[in-house]
Amino acid sequence: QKPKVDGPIRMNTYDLVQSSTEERAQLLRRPVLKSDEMIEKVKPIVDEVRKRGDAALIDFTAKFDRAKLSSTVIFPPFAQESMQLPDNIHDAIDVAYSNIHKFHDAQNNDTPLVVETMPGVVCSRFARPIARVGLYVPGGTAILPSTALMLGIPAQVAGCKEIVLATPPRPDGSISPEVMYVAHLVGASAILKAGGAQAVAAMAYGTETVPKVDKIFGPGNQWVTAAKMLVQNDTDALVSIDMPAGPSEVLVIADHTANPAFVAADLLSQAEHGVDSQVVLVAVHLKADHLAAIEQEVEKQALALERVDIIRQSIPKSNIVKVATVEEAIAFSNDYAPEHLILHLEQAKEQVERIENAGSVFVGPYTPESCGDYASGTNHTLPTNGYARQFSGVNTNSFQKHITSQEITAAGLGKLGPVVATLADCEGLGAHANAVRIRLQELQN
Ligand code: HSO
Ligand code: ZN
Repeated sequence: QKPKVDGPIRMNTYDLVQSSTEERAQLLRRPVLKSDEMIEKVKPIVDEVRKRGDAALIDFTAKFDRAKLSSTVIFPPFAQESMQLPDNIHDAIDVAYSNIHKFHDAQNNDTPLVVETMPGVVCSRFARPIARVGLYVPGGTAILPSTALMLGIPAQVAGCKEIVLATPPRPDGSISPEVMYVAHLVGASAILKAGGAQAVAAMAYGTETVPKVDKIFGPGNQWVTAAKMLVQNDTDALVSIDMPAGPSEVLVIADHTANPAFVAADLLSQAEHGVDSQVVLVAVHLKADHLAAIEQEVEKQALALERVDIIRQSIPKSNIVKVATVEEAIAFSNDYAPEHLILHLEQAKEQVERIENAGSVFVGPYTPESCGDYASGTNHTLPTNGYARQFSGVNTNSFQKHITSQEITAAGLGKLGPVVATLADCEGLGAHANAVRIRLQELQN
């Protein structure tokens, strides 16, 4: 149920020191994502696009985005008028592009790895781009040219040949000039004017005009996420996805040195994303008046924000967790595995080596998450829902696959062959053993 329109904007406070194991587990939990139910709901949409192609896309876009389209795809060169921007926005996008490009280009280790494991046995590994990729840029309550940068730049750096950018059109059928400009910068080969499950289906199977892709990236609402999971499991689609996605999250650790206004601003920058945003403050041995100052700042700053209505729903669902030491704070954070972790600590930098699970870490008072969201260089497409335990954020390698190769000399086979023949015999695979022995015999003659 919705909170009162003018009710207090307050987080819930818990003391970890006094919590039972069960309460601690509860604090680490995320809202349950009903993925099975959602997959059932998106299935008819996905099937329809697969069957009727562009005609279905046009129908769904009229229904869900209230846009009447005559065609669903735009190909480059994109019209100059479609990407006209005020100078300040244009220049800001250029700086962000440059920083993100620098950081992702440095990740592009395209020198092959070569290792001689035994004399005459040379193993190597080299990267190749995934040829065709689909980038989902959400529409909805905010336009997100930053997401277009975060997905498009690593695709461009990796050398993907087909870059399809999908985003829901505005009611007049157009795409925002910000997203159009980014599509141009990253060298998108097609823009699909569609959102939701229908856009995912179109990229997974292809339509008359939408190119089929090999991997689909990007955040989205439950419909988009469910559709990505569905097509990933369909061997006919032969498509993979970046990672499972859930609502965006931040965990802030603050000690006695933390500036209450900075901490509050960081919490709110996550809380404004959506009503289901996950916001956690871990307070390290904070005096009561210090914590109260943070809470007052949250309320004061929230009231001045345009998206206060979203915050009114996300903040009352979010938690303050009181702990006694930095060690406890880091242990809690490692168990929570947040998408974003912000360290408002006296010795923030020294703590980084203790971080085991997080999508991206923001170190010290002058490193707001916003910088990573937009323009410092790191990627903002990060694992949520605790998946930071086993997933990395999107990076240049996400757009590549690695191929291994080997070359063995006659002398190398002389050494390695008997080992392989023995192992093949032990598995009862005679043909495998023969492939080695036939050669060893030839070498003896
Ligand atoms: N914090 C979001 C990314 C974003 N923020 C886009 C602003 N625009 C999820 O990492
Ligand atoms: Zn953000």
